[in-house]
Amino acid sequence: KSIAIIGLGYIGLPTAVVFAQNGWKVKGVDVSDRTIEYVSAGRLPFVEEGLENALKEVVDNGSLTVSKETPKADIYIVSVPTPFKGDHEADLSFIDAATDGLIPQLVGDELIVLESTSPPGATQHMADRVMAARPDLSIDGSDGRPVVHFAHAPERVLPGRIMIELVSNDRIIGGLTPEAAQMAKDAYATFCDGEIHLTDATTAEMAKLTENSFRDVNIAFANELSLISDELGIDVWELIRLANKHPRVNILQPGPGVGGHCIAVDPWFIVSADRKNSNLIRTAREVNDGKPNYVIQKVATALSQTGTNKVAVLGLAFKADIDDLRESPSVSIALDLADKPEVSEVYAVEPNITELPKKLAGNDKIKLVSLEDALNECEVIALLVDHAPFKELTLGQLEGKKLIDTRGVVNN
Ligand code: SAJ
Repeated sequence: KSIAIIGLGYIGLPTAVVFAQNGWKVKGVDVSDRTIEYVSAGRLPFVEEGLENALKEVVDNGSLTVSKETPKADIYIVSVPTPFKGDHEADLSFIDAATDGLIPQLVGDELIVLESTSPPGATQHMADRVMAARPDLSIDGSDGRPVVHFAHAPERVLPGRIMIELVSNDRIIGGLTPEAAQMAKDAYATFCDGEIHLTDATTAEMAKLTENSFRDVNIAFANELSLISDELGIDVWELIRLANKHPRVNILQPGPGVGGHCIAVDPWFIVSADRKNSNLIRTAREVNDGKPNYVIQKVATALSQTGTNKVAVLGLAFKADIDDLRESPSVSIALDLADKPEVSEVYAVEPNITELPKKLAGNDKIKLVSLEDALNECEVIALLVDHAPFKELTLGQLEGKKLIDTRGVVNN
């Protein structure tokens, strides 16, 4: 049987590779020429531990092929982006375009799986679009028309551990019909060692959003405690460490804000689905989104206290020990600091990259430097990411510096 995977990004490509490793004929589809060029040559268009060799193998043995057009297949998996539009509403235009691409190929008996993180109702929306274009087909076999099955199978893998978690995590699969959910389960079970739990499509959509909102709300709690602790003159890291000694308390860590492509996005899909009842989820988003500005204020105060105008920014990635700078609070902090007239230079240290991305490189106040140079040049140091090399910083190296340690790395 064959699978077409539409959208070969951080989730679609690893998923295509594991299906191909497990006996499926996989056809990858992407709109980007660069992605097609890279993948067809067995090259990875982004960094992910353990994926490069696996990709090469399945491309070389012909079990994964790629094209720009959607070919015929028994199963279609849609894993395209769902960005924002307007006031944090989900923009379903990529899902719609992927759907339109597969509609002409349908003859009946296919399974269509939506993998993209989506607002509640998106799987039904997709099915409605297919049915509107193809009145000869049905979702449940009514009137004897051929059936097309629809399911949602959200992804929960952690960037950096995708190849492990794809196989080992439990999955939730929701169908528009129980039969659709079962068909999707049978397909994913060919590589997934975790348990696969079946439900309806809307519950599956909400489950994914709920998991990331849970984390966002808990990080917001830690971030709020960090503001309160500053106000009270106590150490938030010690506070959390001690509170976590309670057997039923497990507070997460404060930071300079929440980055990444999921946790800072998904809660808004719940908020826009029910604005009236989502006060806590919305407030958590606001607390976390307010944190970068708070850090910037602290840096500004430190600069004026030291009478200096150069600041070292340690870490640009959205979390520790990765090279992913997209949606990173540290990047927005570096850019906003560079915009301040009282700042003459921002010395950025990011051990996981060799050159600054365009957004930062275009600003001549921002320089990518070594840790050593940053420490030599600046009296004010903002530690924004808990990368391994920063954990080795000693108090001696920081003597005489004003340190804004947003991750509690030094002395903890
Ligand atoms: N962060 C904190 N304090 C913490 C933990 C995290 O400030 O105690 C920050 C990180 O620095 C980072 C952001 O939160 O900026 C998000 O990092 P993360 O490691 O919590 O999550 P992601 O975005 O890498 O991956 C999440 C995961 N979801 C959950 O843990 C519930 C992953 O399993 C999902 O598959 C992924 O989102 C996704 O694709 O939805």
